[in-house]
Amino acid sequence: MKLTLKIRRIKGKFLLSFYILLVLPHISIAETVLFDDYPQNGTSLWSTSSSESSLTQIDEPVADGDKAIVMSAHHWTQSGLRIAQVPPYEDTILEAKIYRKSGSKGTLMFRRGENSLKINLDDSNSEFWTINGEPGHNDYSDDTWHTIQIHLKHFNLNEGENVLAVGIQGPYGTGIFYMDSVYFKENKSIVTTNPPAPGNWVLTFEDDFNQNTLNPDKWKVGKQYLGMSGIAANAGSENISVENGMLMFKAERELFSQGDKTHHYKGAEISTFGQFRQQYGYFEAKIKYDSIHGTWPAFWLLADKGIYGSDTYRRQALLKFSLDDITDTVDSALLKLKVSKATNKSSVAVHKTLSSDWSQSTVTWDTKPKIDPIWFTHRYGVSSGDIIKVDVTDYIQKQKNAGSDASFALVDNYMRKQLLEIFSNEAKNSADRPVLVVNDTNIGITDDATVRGGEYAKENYGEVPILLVKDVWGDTSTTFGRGMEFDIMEYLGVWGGGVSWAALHWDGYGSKHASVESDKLYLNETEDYFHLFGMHWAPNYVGMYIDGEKVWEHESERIGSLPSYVILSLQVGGWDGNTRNIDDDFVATMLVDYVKVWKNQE
Ligand SMILES: [Ca+2]
Ligand SMILES: [Ca+2]
Ligand SMILES: [Ca+2]
Repeated sequence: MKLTLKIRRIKGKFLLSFYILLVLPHISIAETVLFDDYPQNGTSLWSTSSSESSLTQIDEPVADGDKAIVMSAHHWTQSGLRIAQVPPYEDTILEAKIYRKSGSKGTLMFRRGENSLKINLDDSNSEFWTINGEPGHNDYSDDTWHTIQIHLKHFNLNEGENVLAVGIQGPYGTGIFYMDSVYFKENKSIVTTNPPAPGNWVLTFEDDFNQNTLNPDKWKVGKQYLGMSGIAANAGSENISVENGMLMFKAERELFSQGDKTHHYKGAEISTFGQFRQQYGYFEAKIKYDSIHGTWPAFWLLADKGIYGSDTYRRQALLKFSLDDITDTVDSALLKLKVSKATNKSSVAVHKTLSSDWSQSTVTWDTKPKIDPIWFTHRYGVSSGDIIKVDVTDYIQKQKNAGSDASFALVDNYMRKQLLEIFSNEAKNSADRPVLVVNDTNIGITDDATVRGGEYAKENYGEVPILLVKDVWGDTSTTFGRGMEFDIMEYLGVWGGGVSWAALHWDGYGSKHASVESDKLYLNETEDYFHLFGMHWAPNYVGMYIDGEKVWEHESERIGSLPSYVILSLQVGGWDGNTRNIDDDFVATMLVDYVKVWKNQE
């Protein structure tokens, strides 16, 4: 890690602050460039049987810089980058960015040694190569860039044996791929396949964040109540995204109003609350976080008694708009909903659904489409007659381009137990009805419905003048009794780089609060700045691990025994001075490559 010292002048004072620069590609990492915008270090473009396969450089698409390689291969001929070099490091990764043109088939491959042995990259050797950090597979999306890494050591390259080429083998027909940013890199990343703690481990939860959005069967955004500590609002879609096999959190300085509260920072939090909880086991996440004063990333667990309230009182609403009549490019899109009735404790989050394949005349709780956990907006404290306005421009552009309808869900994520009523498409006064304003033109709603849980889960409420949103309050999350807060990783930017912290809290957060804490845990340098944070939780025992090494443990009869759920959060502030003197242009991120949980099968 590189330490730089900066002197900044804020509000007339000189402040001395340390910055750890975490995102510095290609600095102090052992690597050899093979292709960026042109073949380097003795490499050249390569193809077999030139009448059938071809190879050129192009301007579009490129992953980086100005040029990429275009590889065309036909009927099992091959093309790619000729390398003809012995890997320079003992443990070398051959890395490349790959883009498959839609409609193309063909196989990623490399050739090695004097005999030019061809190795196809497919399911049969998926543990030895990765795509976007996940075990190798050919089920990746077309027309977008992916990073592949080939762990050469695992392919048994002999000492002094070269890598001849990397590229594609054509299908029956013609395949067109693009390749860019090809490197030899020294492998310093941490790979574990099983918990480093003793046990007979069986995987019970895994998310590699390999989809385009957060998996609604695994996560919800925010806890069951709006109680996140710190000074940032949980800002939903503006601060959480999933791409390239990574979950990304962003914290930043920006005014954000929620109910009667105005926050000066935005952050985000997700949890497996209501989806996954477990008593004992090994909990692990691979995480990279910025070291910037003010940031407060965390990977932690809270106990859940499992009492969520009756499903019968749970209500959600669905709304759908047809985008067929929009002829122009979508420049702006605003969803407007009029509140019919609310209390000052009502809560509603506006989400998109993952499918728009439902109709108001048939939809029920049991058949409703899956809801994207990452909301557009979350409101509480609205009043009767208020208009809830939601900017949904990006989503409407995407749906329009895909030829799909737009579909939304209204949910009380926080179990506020208060009914919120919104005028529906069947409202008597047409001016009260939901509307989507695209480029200043109103688009009428085609379908809307309330769905209800429990004993009403098979009933349809499509023809109703009012849409209802309500969730029930369960007495469930607690650190009293046998509950505990397990902080596997938390970090305050004020500490400087290369540090983590572990802690256990119990008996609430008031006068009975008790805790044990690890003090600062220093991280070893890794090439990609990711670290593995793990916790071994057993009866009366907790052991914390970083990068496979046990760094702290605590034995006590008071160790929690209630099933607990997983939380990932990026907050701003925290104790120990981290809330003071935050840069005006503060932006911090936390990247999560995966979360895994195992259970010990005794
Ligand atoms: Ca390039
Ligand atoms: Ca309706
Ligand atoms: Ca991943």
